[in-house]
Amino acid sequence: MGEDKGVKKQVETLRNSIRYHNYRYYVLDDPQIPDSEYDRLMRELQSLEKKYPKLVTVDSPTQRVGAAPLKAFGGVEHAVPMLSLSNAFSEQELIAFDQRVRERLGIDRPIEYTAEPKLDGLAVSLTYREGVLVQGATRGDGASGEDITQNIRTITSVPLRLVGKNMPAILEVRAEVYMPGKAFREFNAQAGSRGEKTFVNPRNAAAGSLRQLDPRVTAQRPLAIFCYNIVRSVGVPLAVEQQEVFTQLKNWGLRVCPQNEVVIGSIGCFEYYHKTQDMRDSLPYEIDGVVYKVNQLDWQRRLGFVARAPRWAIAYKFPAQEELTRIQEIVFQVGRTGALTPVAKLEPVFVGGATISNASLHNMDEVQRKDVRSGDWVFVRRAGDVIPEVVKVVQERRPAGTREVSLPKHCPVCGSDVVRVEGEVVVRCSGGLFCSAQRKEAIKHYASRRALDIEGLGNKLIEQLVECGLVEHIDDIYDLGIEQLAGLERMAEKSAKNLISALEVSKKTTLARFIYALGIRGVGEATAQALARHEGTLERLMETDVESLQQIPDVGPIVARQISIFFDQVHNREIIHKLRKAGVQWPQHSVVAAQDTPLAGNTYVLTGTLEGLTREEAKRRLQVLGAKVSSSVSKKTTAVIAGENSGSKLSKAGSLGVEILNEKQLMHLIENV
Ligand code: I6G
Repeated sequence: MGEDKGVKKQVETLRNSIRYHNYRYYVLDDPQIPDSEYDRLMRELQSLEKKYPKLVTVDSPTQRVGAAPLKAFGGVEHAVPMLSLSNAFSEQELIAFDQRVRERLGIDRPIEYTAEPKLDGLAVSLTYREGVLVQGATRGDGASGEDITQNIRTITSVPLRLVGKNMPAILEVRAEVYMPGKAFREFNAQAGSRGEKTFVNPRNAAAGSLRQLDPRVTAQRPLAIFCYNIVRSVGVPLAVEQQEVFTQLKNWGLRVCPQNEVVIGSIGCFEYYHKTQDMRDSLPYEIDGVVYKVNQLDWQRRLGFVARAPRWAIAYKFPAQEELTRIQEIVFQVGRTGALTPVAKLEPVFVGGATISNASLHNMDEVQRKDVRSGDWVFVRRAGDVIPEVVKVVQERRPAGTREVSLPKHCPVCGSDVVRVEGEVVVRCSGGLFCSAQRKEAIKHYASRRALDIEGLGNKLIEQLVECGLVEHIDDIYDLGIEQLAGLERMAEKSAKNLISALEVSKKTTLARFIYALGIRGVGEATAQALARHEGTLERLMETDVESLQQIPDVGPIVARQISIFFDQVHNREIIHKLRKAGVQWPQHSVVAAQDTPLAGNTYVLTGTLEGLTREEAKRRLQVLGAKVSSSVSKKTTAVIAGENSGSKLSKAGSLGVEILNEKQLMHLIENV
């Protein structure tokens, strides 16, 4: 017994010591001991844990790679949505951002912003409970992502247990996982020499490594992390300034980018931008711009969000890289909705970290404006994940005999007439579901990551399936059998089996994803989420009329009409019916509400004047969390939110015994559910 206690203590001391040295090395970048000494501590801990396996704990520094390979990643509903950032591409856009911020805050002096390099990596969310890492997740569609905990655990700069004092019961942080430039080059050189797959840029390398189902593979990849925000901190008050958040993160052992700074006003932002741009090539990680955030966190709260991006932050992107190449031909691609897009087929060129051979020309107006022709020399641009585009034609190098591009009269795929709807720039193939291109695109969309996320059902395979007649419409994919698939070119029996199980897995989805997957014109992810949240069930959505649809946040008259037209089509209803018969399902209203919309079932009444946000905004934020906002108080009201000068509603709440919240409590509610 005495010996056991002694060993336990020894193990704990060793672990704490290793954690402390990790902190010195990764967070402070100031190691106190040489690598050989660190390795000795690790070996000692490993040998004790081997001798006393009962003492092994999940947060031991030895336990980074343990889990068995997964069949598929599980889903994670984000407790706090993972937003994206708005972009600025010019000084004017940054000045406009700064002006908007100050106008909304009513401040006419320069204000403080935090400035940080924008890493070209993958955004993740980490959750610690009682100091122990319990979850790592990808951004996904912002509302839900993939559970990549086992892979995150393999990243040595991610602490499995936090250090320091005054730790929150739950801490959720946002971070960027990346592959350092040198490690990326070495990894590619080695993979190339073994004849294995190489990555086109560090971002793809980070993303590809985190999407491995076998954590042992991820563990071989030289990944690193920088944390940049705290979105949940239960039990410890949130910081007052963004800058303080960096200190909190560091004090708990989380690695923060050392180039973060506080700057003042747009002038300070520009100085930081140029300084960072000058440093860009010597930084040990790839960046594609800088991020500015309003430093005062209560000002961030007052500014709130627009669509899926905070109003208080912006990414100021470095200019996209451009290269010169030649257009081999201009073709027309037919999209999911029949839109014909002119595309330039290029002599392959390496730009912005990837080789490109196609560039979008967007529409005929653009082709004419830029006067792009087959055979032209052009500058092409690629920025991050944005579709490559033709920037301009080098007129001096135009070969003789080129001709202006003309719009085809017939669809290049199915031969149907091409039509231009009045008032629209785009032209469309009128073939509808007769057109195999439109059917292929609809299936690609359905299977895509943000829709039903069918692993293994890639674009090439979908094209093959439609071309050989095995699949005509979306629902046909669920009738595919192993023999049919295994008979296809380049499809082994194992891949066929994997695809069948991925199809099975895909049947369990969410209502929002399913609505998005249907590919209704104008219904992106945010709108699909709003529709799911508001209507609760597909049946209700299908019966909702155009006027009622317009009451839903995010839905304007045009989209409302598209939704209504979509569900009026017998053919679409049939496909939905067949998909559901095949087993496609999602949690019914109450379950969705519990996870996605923590305030579902609650009704609030807003009264009086709020200081930090408008009543309209407060209403929207409550609705986004699933609450109803009513204009009259009754016994069913969950709470009345009372600002300054509240009148009769406040007294009615008092007489009915309804809870009354002030603005501070409202903000606490919105931010902590
Ligand atoms: O500071 C940040 C760095 C990178 C971010 C961020 C980011 O996305 C990759 N995204 C958001 C939404 C915020 N800050 C607020």
